[in-house]
Amino acid sequence: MSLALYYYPGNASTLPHMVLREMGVPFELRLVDRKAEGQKDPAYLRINPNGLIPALVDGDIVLFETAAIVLHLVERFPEAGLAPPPGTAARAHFLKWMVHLTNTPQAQYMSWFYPHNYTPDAGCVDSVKHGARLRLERMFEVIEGQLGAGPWLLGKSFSAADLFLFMLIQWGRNMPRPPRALPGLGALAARVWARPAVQATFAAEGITHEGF
Ligand SMILES: N[C@@H](CCC(=O)N[C@@H](CS)C(=O)NCC(=O)O)C(=O)O
Repeated sequence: MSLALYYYPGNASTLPHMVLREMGVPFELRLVDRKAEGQKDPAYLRINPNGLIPALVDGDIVLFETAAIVLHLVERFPEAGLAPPPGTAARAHFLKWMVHLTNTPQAQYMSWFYPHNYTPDAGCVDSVKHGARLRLERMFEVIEGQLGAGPWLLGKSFSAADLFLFMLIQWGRNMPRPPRALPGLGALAARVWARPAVQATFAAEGITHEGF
């Protein structure tokens, strides 16, 4: 079965892109040209009716939602070892982090990056953005406090949740207090950034800025 990932550089698609490269499975990258509003094109809306990036096509399976795509991939290719075995305590924590990262910081970033979508009043945009900043800072402090001895989110085993957390740390690189400024998050991000598959992902997306 062929795999195709619909992506735009630096978007949420970077997570499944990193996962696919870590897994070493063959896949096709299909650019959704956001500059031309390609995510709202009728052909793309048939793949993701939300008009959002990413989407994954896996044979007959067409998926939207970043976290669902990654959860599907780790089940489809368990031998890649990007998630602990089902039924274990480690798997439960993996699921907890995947859901938390998608519905808490990832979701909150939308009001940081697109504050105008969260108020009809142009005069309130700065205040929406400020609120998003404060909430994101608090969220990353909580995650920092949850990091144990490491080196990864789940302890000794690297998982797709580390890639997810890395992407979210990286999204905040231009914030006044970037997540990497927290020592545990900064160290984890540096470890993830050092992985060849991660570097290959950023190179393939043409992202030239320095890391996170
Ligand atoms: N919950 C969705 C959110 C996806 C999302 O918001 N993607 C952004 C890029 S990071 C997007 O496509 N934005 C285009 C738009 O808002 O028109 C997911 O995780 O897949």
